[in-house]
Amino acid sequence: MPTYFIGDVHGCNQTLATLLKRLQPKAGDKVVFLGDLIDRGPDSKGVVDTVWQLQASGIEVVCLRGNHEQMLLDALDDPYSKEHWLNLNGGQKTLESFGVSAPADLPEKYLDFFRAMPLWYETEGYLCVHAGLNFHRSDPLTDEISIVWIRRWYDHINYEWLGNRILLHGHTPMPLQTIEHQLQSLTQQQYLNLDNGCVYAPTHSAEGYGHLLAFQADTRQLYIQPFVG
Ligand SMILES: [Mn+2]
Repeated sequence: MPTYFIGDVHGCNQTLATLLKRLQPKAGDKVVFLGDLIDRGPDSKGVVDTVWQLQASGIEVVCLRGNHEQMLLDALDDPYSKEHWLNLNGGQKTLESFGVSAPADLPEKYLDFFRAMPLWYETEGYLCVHAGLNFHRSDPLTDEISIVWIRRWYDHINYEWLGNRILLHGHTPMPLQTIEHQLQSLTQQQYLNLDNGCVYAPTHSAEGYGHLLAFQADTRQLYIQPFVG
């Protein structure tokens, strides 16, 4: 029963659908999304619908909360958060994909889905978060803001706390070459970023960005799907 982990999708539903055709997950398999399903890309609603189709076909799906899902939820009650999300973080694209003009008009079924997203998930020796962990805390899992927002934390990893687990995360797009190097060093360094900035393919392909990544737990195979759109 394979487990697949998938990095930041950011509304790239055609790319996700193409990747899933390659992976061909079956009933009983598991797919873990590392957060930021939405924003910036063309079809955030479609991404959630694709996730629900996976669930309906008997696949166990886990969708972690990213800072973009958090911003959407914050935008519901706070005008400042709303402006920040819509104008600076691609929230406008998400509203357009739903055909609505305000966060409060998003269908309740989708809002409930975003509200229910867990911050972290552990399976088969992998600890999954969206952004990373604040290792200045004795228990890094208690810093929930860092879990969805933190950057540049590799130098602070507490390997005693981490044990044999491997940390999987997204949030900070890195060039493919860097990610492949992390994969080669996985046993020693125990972290892997699955965000290659798929949504930035149209502008940043030349710098090594622009793929949606999946990683299989037991085979440690990395699947590299170029942006489709
Ligand atoms: Mn993020």
